[in-house]
Amino acid sequence: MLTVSPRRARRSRKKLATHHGAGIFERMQFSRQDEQWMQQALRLARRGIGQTSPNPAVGAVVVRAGKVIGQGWHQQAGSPHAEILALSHLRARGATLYVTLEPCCTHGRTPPCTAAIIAAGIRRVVVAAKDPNPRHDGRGLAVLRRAGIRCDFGLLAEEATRLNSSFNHWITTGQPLVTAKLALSLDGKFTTQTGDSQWITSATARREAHKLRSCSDAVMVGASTVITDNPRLTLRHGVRGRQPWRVVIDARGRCSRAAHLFTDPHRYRTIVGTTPQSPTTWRRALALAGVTVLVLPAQHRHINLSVLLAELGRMEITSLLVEGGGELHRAFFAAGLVDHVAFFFAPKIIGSAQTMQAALNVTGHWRRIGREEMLFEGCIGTATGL
Ligand code: AOF
Ligand code: ZN
Repeated sequence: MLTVSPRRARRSRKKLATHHGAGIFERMQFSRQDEQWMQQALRLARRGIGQTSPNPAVGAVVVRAGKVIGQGWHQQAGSPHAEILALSHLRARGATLYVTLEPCCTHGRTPPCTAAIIAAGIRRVVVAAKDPNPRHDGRGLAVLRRAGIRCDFGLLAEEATRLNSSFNHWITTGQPLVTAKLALSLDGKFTTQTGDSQWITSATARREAHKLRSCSDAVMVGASTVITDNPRLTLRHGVRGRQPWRVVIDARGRCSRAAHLFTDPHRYRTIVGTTPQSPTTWRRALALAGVTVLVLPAQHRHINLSVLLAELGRMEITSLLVEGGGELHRAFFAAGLVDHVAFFFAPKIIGSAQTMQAALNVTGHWRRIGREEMLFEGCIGTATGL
């Protein structure tokens, strides 16, 4: 059983201070055409999803006299922002800029977009979502308004905000957004008594799970999973994208140094969270192999997960997919550190079966009942192995 801590614990995750200029984010009325251009900017922004971390995915469209004269989307941290690409090689005087995120006004890896927008002679800026980055958060809009540019805020704000849930969480808390991924049988078990958990869901479900991986900056497993399954945590099943960081929690140094995660070509993308209780020789060997070893304070023989999350946040990891096993999930839920869940249900009943082959198969379907609940109805088949 998972023990979920009171909400108070969740709230105690520190929010960094944010600045809100009074009235800056007041919502406006928009025309159908405004909405159409912002939809286009959102479509552009979506092209960057999974590529821009630790930056947000952003899209921009420049419109004059009812025609698109420029467009762009943020492709990668360190490369130009969406507005800069949309405005490049353009005579944009008097035009309107539609952008899915409040334009930035500070020097980061790149110069401020507000300066480029002002220099281009843009007359009106329509913004979907605010930038919760405390360096911006209303300041971008204030700078543009001070320069005499009309700024209209809040068009399709929910869609635009949802697009960057990991970035929004990370930039305000300093910690990655945590998604717990669980593959469960219908009777809510994620393993048989012998720990046989690998093939609980179908090939389609595995592909979906790999898609989740491809949108995460990091994926995490516990030491027991490494010992029993020796996983690779790479992107497979036809899913492509950036290889996420692979994080192993191993307080006492129980994992073999020969595990795939420490020896394969992606070992430079492996992080081990451990404590002073693990053997120094083990830690040193992993570090020599190219693995990032984080020695963290122990809490009742376990790793302090909040400290680990803050450390991952410092490494610019904005999203973390916790893949299990059960012990790790329990620890995350108990500490109130889970933000999102992805539950995959296999049409099987494990009961007290010793192996997955001995689990009962069920043929049936899900039905939504009421607003929140789901009902699964089906016929019991035979166990696969019988
Ligand atoms: C925009 N347009 O396309 C993006 C923005 O280090 P930098 O210079 O890339 O700045 C990163 C910050 O800029 C990031 O934390 C977020 O606040 C904002 N991202 N802003 O106007 C964009 N990607
Ligand atoms: Zn910018």
